[in-house]
Amino acid sequence: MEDGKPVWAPHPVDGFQLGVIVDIGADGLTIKPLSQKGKTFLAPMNQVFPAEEDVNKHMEDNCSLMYLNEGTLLNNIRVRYSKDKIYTYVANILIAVNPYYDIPKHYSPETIKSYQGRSLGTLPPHVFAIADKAYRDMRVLKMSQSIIVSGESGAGKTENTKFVLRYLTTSYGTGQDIDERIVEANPLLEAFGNAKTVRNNNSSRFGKFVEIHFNAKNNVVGGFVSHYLLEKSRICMQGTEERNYHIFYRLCAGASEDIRKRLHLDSPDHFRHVKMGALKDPLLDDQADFNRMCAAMKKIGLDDTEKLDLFRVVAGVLHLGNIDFEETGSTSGGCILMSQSSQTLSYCADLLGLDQDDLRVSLTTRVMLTTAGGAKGTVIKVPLKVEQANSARDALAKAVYSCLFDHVVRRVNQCFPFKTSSNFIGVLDIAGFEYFEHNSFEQFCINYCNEKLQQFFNERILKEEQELYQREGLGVNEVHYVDNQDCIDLVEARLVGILDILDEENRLPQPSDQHFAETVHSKHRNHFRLTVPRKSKLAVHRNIRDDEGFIIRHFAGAVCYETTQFVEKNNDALHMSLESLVCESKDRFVRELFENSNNSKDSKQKAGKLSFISVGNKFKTQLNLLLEKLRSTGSSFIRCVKPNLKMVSHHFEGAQILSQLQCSGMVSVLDLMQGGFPSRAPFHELYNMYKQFMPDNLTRLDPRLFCKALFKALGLNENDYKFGLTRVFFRPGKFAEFDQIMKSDPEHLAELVKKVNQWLV
Ligand code: AOV
Ligand code: MG
Repeated sequence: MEDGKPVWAPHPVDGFQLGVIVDIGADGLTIKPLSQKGKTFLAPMNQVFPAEEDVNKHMEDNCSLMYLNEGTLLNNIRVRYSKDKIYTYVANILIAVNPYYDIPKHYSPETIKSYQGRSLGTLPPHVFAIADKAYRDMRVLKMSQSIIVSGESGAGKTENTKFVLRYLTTSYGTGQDIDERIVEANPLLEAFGNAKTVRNNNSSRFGKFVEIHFNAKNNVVGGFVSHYLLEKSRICMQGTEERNYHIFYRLCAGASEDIRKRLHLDSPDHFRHVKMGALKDPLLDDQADFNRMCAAMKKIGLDDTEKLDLFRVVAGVLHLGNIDFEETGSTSGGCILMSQSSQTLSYCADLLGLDQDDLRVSLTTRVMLTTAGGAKGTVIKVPLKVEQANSARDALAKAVYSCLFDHVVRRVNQCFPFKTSSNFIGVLDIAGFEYFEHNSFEQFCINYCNEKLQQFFNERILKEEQELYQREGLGVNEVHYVDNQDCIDLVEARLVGILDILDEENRLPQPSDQHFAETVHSKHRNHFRLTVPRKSKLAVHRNIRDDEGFIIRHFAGAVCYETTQFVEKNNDALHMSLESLVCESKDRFVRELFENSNNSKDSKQKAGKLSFISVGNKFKTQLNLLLEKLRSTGSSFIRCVKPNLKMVSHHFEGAQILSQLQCSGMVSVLDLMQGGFPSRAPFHELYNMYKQFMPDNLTRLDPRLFCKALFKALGLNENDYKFGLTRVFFRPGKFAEFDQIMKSDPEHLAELVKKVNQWLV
């Protein structure tokens, strides 16, 4: 950074502001903002970056900028966003800013057509370009591909995923049912797996990997959806401004009179499991959405019986939630159903095919096997307190609903079956790194997942960069990045990893969240990635005791996890009497939901008496399979960015966006490029750019020689650039210097031309 040149210095709201350095001191740089109003301020040396000369200029590929840093990246995205150019590349990675409005024709059939068969970079950056690249790579390399879409809640992952699916099926389908079904499966998945949250009115509460399969002729033959971690807590509990899964409200709003009667439906405010949150959202039309969902169900081939099966179970869950208990007042301390609840009980039992009395007993007592008195395996019934009965009821609701969701995904998969497939393109739509004021087991799992994906991202980007250098014969192999394997080990290592420690806790006769937190700390006393909340410098974490949580230093920042409920949330097992109740339902559909659920009988049997099925370890297994799959494919990355918290169009909150870019690893990509040769220009481009300044004898040379001659004549430092086979690579910022010399005053240029001529002779 030179005197008087503009720099990007940190700004609390905009992320960065333009300024000039007026003093360099021991404790940082003194910056004078270029805006009229700003006062001089002090900024840490490592947070001030050189700015481009023209800050209103923008580039389709951020790597073509002169300076690659957080400041120029944020500015490039900002300038482009203001012109409705929401997509930007950083090399092959696509950054997608959510526009929060429908940009005219942005995804039209004509636009789809225009991207077909065009290589990346020939047209403006677009999600369609990434989809087409994946397709062409699959065809040319005969290798399956994956597209990893990430970003925080509301950033546009699901929308972009749908654009990819639509693009591929319209462009490379056979025009048969299958194409439409792959697209139309989404409304059904979203009805059961999405909900309104404070961050997104249509927030996916599960992760998914959608594969589109292709035959040997590279035409679409089918699809397959895998799903991860449906958020179960939402089924019984929602924040005041949030809602339960869409389906509950849609069914209440849209069902026909006949269905309403059969399912004893009422408006949502009659049901405990939906009324604690917001009942309506002005932006959501539940009735219209119901109709849209039914149309989608029809298109993917669900008949009326199947539809009613789904609705019946949803209604069963609604009624189940309305069952209330009261103390018996007897010395045994148990509880009974409140008298008003008997009608509800009968509706619920009826809808789920259960015996009323069995349901009542299973909710108010717990069957236990005892070894007391040496009589191994004696069954005793323990009466439950009101609180315990409430949680039994909620556990049953969660189990029924999540089995129903598993069924929906299974059913969707039957809609686009395929016998054989040559290759697939998979799209991963899974929540990005999360840190809230309070972070629980869900954030722990999702951040663990993001550590794994980040490692994969690093591996791939690093490898690609190295391969490019090799292909171009640069003879450098010095691309570095920080590996996060230690953080992954901390979570998933056998026995000592946090997931295994948690499972161990779950298996204790009296598991406790406190004991779990203590064990985590005692097993990892001086781990670089793990800290005790009390010693944390962060004020918000100081009120949490060490036995109430831990802090993990993730690649994207430190997160404090509060361990209350970890034990409970890690257990997928229903207590025994409820489990056998539903497994013996008279309703075949309900029975099969449980028989086929993801928790195989095998794991249930293994769980045995302790009735523990580990959520964390199931996720770990799924995740490792997913990564194995990703590693066997070629990959592309889409980083989605949420422009503001208000969810409105044309509003760019810089600081907030900057933090997303940091969390998604984009800033470390720039660092990585910064250490290598990030600016690259094909010979012919340089030739076309500068030939007007050069004498004829030089322009007659082929572009490569032209560049060689020019560089020699300029006497550029050979450490600053390298000649590859097809292009010149520059060290960071060096292209800027080169360009400046070339465009400097005529006198200087004449001098230069003389030198070039001398060199040529
Ligand atoms: P997410 O998948 O990343 O959040 P969505 O894809 O659901 O976010 O996007 C949120 C909302 O932003 C959508 O409902 C649209 O209204 C709008 N939106 C996103 N992308 C576009 C686009 N390209 N054009 C127009 N509108 C868009 V979450 O699932 O919450 O993590 O769990
Ligand atoms: Mg989503």
